[in-house]
Order: sequence, then C-alpha cells, then structure tokens
Amino acid sequence: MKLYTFHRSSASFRVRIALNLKGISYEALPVHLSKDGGDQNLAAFKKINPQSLVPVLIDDAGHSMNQSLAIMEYLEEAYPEPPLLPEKALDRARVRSLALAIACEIHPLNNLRVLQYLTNELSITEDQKKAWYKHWVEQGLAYFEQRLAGDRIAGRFCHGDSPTFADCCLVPQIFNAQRFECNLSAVPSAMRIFESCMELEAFQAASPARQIDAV
Ligand SMILES: N[C@@H](CCC(=O)N[C@@H](CS)C(=O)NCC(=O)O)C(=O)O
Repeated sequence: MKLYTFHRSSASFRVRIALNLKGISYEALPVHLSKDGGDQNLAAFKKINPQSLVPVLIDDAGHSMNQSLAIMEYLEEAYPEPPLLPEKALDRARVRSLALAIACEIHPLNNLRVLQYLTNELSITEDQKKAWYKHWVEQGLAYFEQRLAGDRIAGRFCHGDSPTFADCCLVPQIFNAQRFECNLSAVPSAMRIFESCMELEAFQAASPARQIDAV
C-alpha cells in the first residue's frame, strides 16, 4: 500500500496508527503541506485528490481513497484483525461518535487552510490565530472528556482495553493541542488514555517525529 501523508498532518496520523495497529506495511509518500504554497496544491497532487488534502491511501490493487475515517472503515472491513471497532452495534456507534467528535467538530476548524485564510485573507494576528485554535480545541476536548467521564466505560483506552478508531483520532489531536500549547489540565481522562496509547509501538511509530519527512 502507499500513503500520501505529511508528518504533522493529524488526519494522516490517524491512518498511520490504524495501519500500524493492523500490522499493514505501507510506503509513505510525503506531501509537504506548508512549503511554498503547499505541495497539496500542485496540479500533480490535485490529480490524486482534487480536494488538496492528505491522507490518500492507494491499496494493493491500486485503488485510491481519501478521508481518514473512510480509509479506516475500509481497513477495518478489508483487514478485520485486530478489530478497531467493538463488536456490538451500540458500542460501535459510541466509538464512531467519539472519533467524529474530533474529526468533524475540532479538526476542520483548525486545519491549515482555515488558519491560512484567517491570517492571509482576514488579517488576524498570530495571537488571535492561537486564540482561535485554542478555543475550538479546548472546547472540543472538554466535550470529549465529558463523554469519557459520563459514559463510565472502564479500560485503558477510549472504549475498553484495546485501541479503537476513537484512540486513533484522539492521539493526533492531543499532539496538535500540545504543539499549540492548549490547556490540557481539564481533560485528565483523555490524557490518561493518550499516555496508554503512547505506550504502544503502533502509536509511537506513527508519530510525527518518526516519519521520513520529519524535519
Ligand atoms: N476530513 C479529512 C481532513 C483531511 C485534512 O484536512 N488534511 C489536512 C492535514 S491534517 C490537509 O491536507 N490540509 C491541507 C490544507 O489545509 O491545505 C480527513 O479526515 O481525511
């Protein structure tokens, strides 16, 4: 398999974790998002994903797919072991809901192109940009924390004792939150789970610093 990825891209990070947890080897094809206008905006990459976003996975048979959660669903169906979704329908809904709380409600507001638009088109300052970022991350993670505490599902990870899609989404979001110096003291359950995940090689190997395009 081949994965178009960027070391700091949290959506790519989710897929890297899922691939590693499932033991699927892949070739990383780095797309430099922040270099001179961004390689994602080059005509050559637009042919691969007209949305100009990573990740994009090319499977063994050459099929191309984008959207990290859709890629993870594909991996789950095509490579069911080990499962990254629980068995029961209700539990699967919970895990997907936690994953989407990050992928749909936090991440899109703080994506590179959104931050660039705020700076370049709306002329906000660096401090205002950081305030925007922190606001949406801290608010989104507070909701996530409430769900974790309220649902009272025991275990080392978001749902029991094995990692799921929810953990694949949580860990990259915490990395980004740390990079932007968000206050994480209000999310102790999320941080406990983050630490548990980071004990696993699958998560460590997927982290930005371990990627071939890390600088
Ligand atoms: N919903 C998409 C989001 C993909 C996405 O936003 N990728 C970011 C990196 S994390 C990107 O390529 N950004 C390029 C840009 O903003 O120009 C997914 O989950 O795959």
